[in-house]
Amino acid sequence: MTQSILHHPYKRRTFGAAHVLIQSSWCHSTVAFVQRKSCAACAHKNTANMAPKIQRLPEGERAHHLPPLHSTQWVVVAGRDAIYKEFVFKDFNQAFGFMSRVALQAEKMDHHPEWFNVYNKVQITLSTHECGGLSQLDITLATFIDQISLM
Ligand code: H2B
Repeated sequence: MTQSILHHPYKRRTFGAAHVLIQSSWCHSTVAFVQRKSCAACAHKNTANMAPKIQRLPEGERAHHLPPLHSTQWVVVAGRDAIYKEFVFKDFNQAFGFMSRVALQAEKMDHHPEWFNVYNKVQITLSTHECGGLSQLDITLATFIDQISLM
C-alpha cells in the first residue's frame, strides 16, 4: 500500500514532520492521515499511524506555563478553558501583517487561533478544540504570537 501514495492527488502536499510518516503509512489518504480521520478512499481508520491525540495540559504544566503568559497580558477566559489577549497596532497594515505571520505559523502547526480584527486591533482566543481546552499547542502558539507582536 505504500506505493499507492504515489498516485494520490494529495501526494505533493507535505506536512512537515508528518510527511515522513505518511510515506510509510498503508493508508493512501494523506488528508485522512493528517486530519486524524478515517480514510474516505479505503474506509479504514488509520489508527496505527495516527498522531497521538492531543491532551489537555495537566495541572503541573499549567502552573508552569500560564504565569509567564499572564505576565504578557494573556488571561484565562471566564467559563472556558482558553486564553485571550488583545493586540493593538499602529494601523490596519501592521495588524494585518501580524495576522499573516500568525496565520503562517498556525498552518505550520495545524493549530489555529479564534480571532477578531477591526482596523488596528486583533483579539485572539487560543484553545484546542480537539481536547476541549488548553494544550501545549496553545502555549507554543501564544509564545510565538508574543514574540512576533514585538517585531
Ligand atoms: N486548531 C485548534 N485551535 N484546535 C484544534 O483542535 C485544531 C486546530 N485542530 N486546527 C486541527 C486544526 C484539526 O481540525 C485538523 C483537522 O487537523
